[in-house]
Amino acid sequence: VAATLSLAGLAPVHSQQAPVSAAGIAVIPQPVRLVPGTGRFAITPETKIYVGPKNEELRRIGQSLSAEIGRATGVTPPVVAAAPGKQAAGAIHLKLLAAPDTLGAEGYTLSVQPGQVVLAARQPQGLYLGTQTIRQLLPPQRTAGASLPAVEVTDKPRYQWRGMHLDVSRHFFPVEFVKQYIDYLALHKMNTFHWHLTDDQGWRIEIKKYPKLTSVGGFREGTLIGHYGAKVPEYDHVRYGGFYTQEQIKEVVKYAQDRYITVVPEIEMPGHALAALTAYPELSCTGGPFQVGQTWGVYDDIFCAGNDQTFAFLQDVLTEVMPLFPSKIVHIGGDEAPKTRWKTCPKCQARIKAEHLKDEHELQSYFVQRMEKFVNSKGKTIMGWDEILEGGLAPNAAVMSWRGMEGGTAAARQKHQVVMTPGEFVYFDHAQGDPSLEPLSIGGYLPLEKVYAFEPTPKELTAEERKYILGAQANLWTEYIPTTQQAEYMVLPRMSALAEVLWTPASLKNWESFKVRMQPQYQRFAALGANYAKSAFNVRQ
Ligand code: TNX
Repeated sequence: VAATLSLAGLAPVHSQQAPVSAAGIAVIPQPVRLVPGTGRFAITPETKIYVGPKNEELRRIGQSLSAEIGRATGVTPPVVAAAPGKQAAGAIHLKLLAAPDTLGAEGYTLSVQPGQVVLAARQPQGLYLGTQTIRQLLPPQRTAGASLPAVEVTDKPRYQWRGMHLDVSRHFFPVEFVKQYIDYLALHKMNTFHWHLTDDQGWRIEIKKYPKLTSVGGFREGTLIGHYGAKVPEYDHVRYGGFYTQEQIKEVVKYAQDRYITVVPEIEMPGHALAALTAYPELSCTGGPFQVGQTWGVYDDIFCAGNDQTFAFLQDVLTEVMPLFPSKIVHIGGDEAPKTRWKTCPKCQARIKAEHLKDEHELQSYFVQRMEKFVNSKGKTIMGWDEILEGGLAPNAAVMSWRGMEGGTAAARQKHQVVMTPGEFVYFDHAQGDPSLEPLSIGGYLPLEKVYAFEPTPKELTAEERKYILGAQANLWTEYIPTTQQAEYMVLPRMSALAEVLWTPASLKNWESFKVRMQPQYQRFAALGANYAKSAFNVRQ
């Protein structure tokens, strides 16, 4: 076996910039080291997948691999427990490596030879990620008598946060689609799903103590007025909305967990709160009444920082939210909170005086820090959009940098963890091709090649500061995305480019190679029934 089980001192193999090997190997994201071999491993009715005995987790991973092989070949290999030390020929082996090495939790090695396949990792997560590579060695569309090309792979990710966000407030997407979205993440070896659950235009998570959040805040009159004009008239003047029950949330979290994806919930505060204020106007500065947002944009009415009820309410909400999500990180929003109401609210002004704050920005900082204390007391960490830097960063907060990379750079210098989501490179709500040919979108221009060129780590940071850059993610804001088909269109194929940005060593990134390797990926999307954008570059329709 030529595969090296360690990445220590291993320089990335540059020859792999060759687009697709003679055997047609085209893996996305490009692995750290990939050496094509000779011959092929045939999938036959006799093929079995061996996993360690009494290991339910490995069995589950084996079963998901078996299903993928079944989809591609029509043959679904049985998953059987292997006796320790025994290695049957003509089989696929999933093995946990006992010895310490440098693969980390997500790394894996894969050896495909004509006689057998061995997938090995330190952790089950690494094995799962390795099965995604095997999946891409299979034909993208169902092919009888298919086989795997011989190859040796040693692989691990560049960044630990490889994420995709989904805004389910501006438009609501059913559980089935959220699972589908998670499937796309899994295919791309992404490991974080940022679920934007609340905003002005809809509150989407059941909170038992405050039922009106969803019964009132989960619905609005018509879809976002002014967006579609006459294009989607059936959306206007109808009650529009929806929400997830806590049982459904658990179901999605479990689904993601089985795919080694962490679901990070976002509960927006103090801004983007109009849906919540419509349900409970006493949490505002003016007392309302309000209407769940029907247009996009930023609203002046936000949670009142002068009102102790606000904090009690948000703590109650998080008390129900946190146990639903195993994620250590809870996203509390913090973006685009106009200070208009706080400026004229006597209680807010009294709070500014009492707490010796300079202005409303420091009042927001006070707000976030107060919530942080509560979240920390439950053993969790807060993350916020880069506005939480203004007025002083909460002591343990992680920062999501969206207004460029500056906020993230500043936060890393203050030794805070950072996830980069700069609009210029990873706002997947922006148009991806010639705007005159693309469907209506919020605007912008973010072609595939630009996503591919994204570099999440700012060059100006020192080696020490760079450690705080956890990774990056793309955001899918859905003001202009009313349907699941449209959501797929906006994320595919750009998610493939992002996956390579986040997984593959920078020295191996190669746009020409990527374009060629994308051809089977498009066929894979088609086989999955995904409405991917064909405008990204020339794809045969
Ligand atoms: C800004 S990015 C927002 C969202 C919008 C988005 C539209 C961020 C933290 N806030 O509320 O949906 O722009 O691109």
